[in-house]
Amino acid sequence: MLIEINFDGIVGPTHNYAGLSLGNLASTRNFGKVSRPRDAALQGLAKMRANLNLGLPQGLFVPLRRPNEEWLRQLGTRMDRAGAALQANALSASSMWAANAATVSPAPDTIDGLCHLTVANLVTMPHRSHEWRETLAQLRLAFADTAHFAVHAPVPAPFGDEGAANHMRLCADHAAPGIEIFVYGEGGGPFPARQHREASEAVARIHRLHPTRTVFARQSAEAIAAGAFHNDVVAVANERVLFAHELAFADRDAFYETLREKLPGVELVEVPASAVSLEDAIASYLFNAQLVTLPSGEMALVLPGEARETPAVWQWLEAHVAGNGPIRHLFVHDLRESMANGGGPACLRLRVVADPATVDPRFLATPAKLDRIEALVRAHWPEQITAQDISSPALWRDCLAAREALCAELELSELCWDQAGLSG
Ligand code: SUG
Repeated sequence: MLIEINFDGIVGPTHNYAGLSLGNLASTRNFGKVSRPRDAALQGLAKMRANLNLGLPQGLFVPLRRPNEEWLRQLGTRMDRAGAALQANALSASSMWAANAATVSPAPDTIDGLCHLTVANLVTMPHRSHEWRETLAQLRLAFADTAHFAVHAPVPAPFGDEGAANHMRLCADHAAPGIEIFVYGEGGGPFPARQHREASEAVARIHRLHPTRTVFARQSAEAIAAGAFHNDVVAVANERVLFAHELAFADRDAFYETLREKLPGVELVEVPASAVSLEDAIASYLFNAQLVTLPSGEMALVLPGEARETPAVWQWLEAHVAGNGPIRHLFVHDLRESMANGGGPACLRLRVVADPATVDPRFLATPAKLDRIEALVRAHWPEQITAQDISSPALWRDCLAAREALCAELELSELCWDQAGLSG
């Protein structure tokens, strides 16, 4: 049976605040602060556990190997010789934001009946541009069953692709054919537009989508300028519901009209700027919630604590739930460590509609497996990382060893590497 599985990126041991993401206001604001990798990973695991307890299938991805010495080697250097900026770029734990791992088109949407995944190239940001090789290797393991999945290498540079963070799907239910929406940005503002239309169009072709059920929509320049570096910071879709800020899309009226035409029964839940400003929406990550369908059939939002702490946002949500809107429940989680780098509940997960029996079980979560991961994180993840620690060979070594221990615990020997080559 085809169901939605949320694969969360386990937060890696190198999680830190090096301020690497221009246009991501949280990343810039928290530059230089002391990070808490252990807490970060435990916060993410707690969200996974809570979703599992709600009856939602849960998957996981392991952090990538960091520092990425192979990338530095390609740049003609190594960790102990690189400058501080390259060191930070090689060390980033940014693969935790699994929404940027790939774009996923479930089998009911594609002409060949396969579930297609294209790994995102993430070329706009240096620290993210070297994620794709290891992500590809991991997705090819998790979705190795070629009778059901096709996993593609990224579209080539210079066309920037940021994966599912700029992709939405509307459908009667997850197993039914859907409308796939690709949201791209255009340059010209103070911050880079990370998703290029050419990349979205390429992904739609590679995934063999029906052109009549594929929509390309432009993200509003205002949203990018306000810090919505990905569309999933201002909009989220689930089944027949699109939940979006009034200022999310460039040509909103035409876009909504197209959706009504293509999916009669679509429910557009729009939050007006007069109720919640773009600034409050972005600071609270209201739209970076996971919009999920519970086993009861009711929809719920899985939100970060910041949404409850932002009065206009919480008032809007409470009024919606008290009224007759499609969102019936709110679940709030403390994801402060990831949030401080601009990653909310929805950034931390990649949605895949599939039969769990066709997925490599090592990537599926159970309460017992989450217990084991939690114990390992408590034993091996650094408690904190300061700006100075980024240049510490001892930290690099400890982080590599911590990740190796996790891969061994999950019996993912294919993702382990020999540590002998670490310099410094
Ligand atoms: O790409 N932050 C990530 C956050 C990604 C959020 N994902 C989604 N919205 N789906 C980014 O900007 C900060 C890293 C640093 O500064 O070290 C960072 O990469």
